[in-house]
Amino acid sequence: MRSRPYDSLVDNQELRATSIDLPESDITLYKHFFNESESRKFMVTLLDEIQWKQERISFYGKTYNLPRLTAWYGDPNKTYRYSGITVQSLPWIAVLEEIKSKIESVSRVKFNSVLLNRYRSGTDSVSWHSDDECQLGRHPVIGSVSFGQSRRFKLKHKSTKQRRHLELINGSYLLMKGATQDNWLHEIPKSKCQGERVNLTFRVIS
Ligand SMILES: O=C(O)CCC(=O)C(=O)O
Ligand SMILES: [Mn+2]
Repeated sequence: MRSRPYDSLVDNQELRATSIDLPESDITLYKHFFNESESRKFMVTLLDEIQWKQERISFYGKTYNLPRLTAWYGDPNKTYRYSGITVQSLPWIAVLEEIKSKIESVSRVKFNSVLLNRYRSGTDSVSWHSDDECQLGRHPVIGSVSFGQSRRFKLKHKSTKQRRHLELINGSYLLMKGATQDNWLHEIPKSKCQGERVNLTFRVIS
């Protein structure tokens, strides 16, 4: 039987994009962008090959460990400043280039850097913020890939306080662009889960 192009499109999980219906934003979620076996392979390689660091932040004169491990990779000399932390890019490694090229095929953008977060368990988190540093330009494009433990990704509108949450599952790809960072904050709250999660937020920085 001849295969029909429409059927193969529907069967291809990678192409199932959901546009998240929220005002003053442009958010697309590909829930099953990477399949189970690819995701497992990427998770193992990332845990093993990434140079994970415990960064510290200062707050009212005291310093604290960031509640997760992080790493910063990118094109040469991409220095990134966020939350009072300054990081110099490490050179791309094969696993990051492979993930980057896969998401670029649906994102209409070439990313030049990636911030990785490793949530060792549910006690690791990231608090409310927007990815809106000047270095990310007028309308930041953030390509966020998740492997391992699913975690809740919360969104809160800066002025109306409207809220929404999404589950970022193993192998998902969340693309945020346009005015999203101008108008919305996001966080990964602490949770009761035990499992480990790795998140990669690909970025375009100047
Ligand atoms: O882990 C996530 O899904 C979000 C990470 C994040 O917001 C960030 O690195 O800026
Ligand atoms: Mn963020």
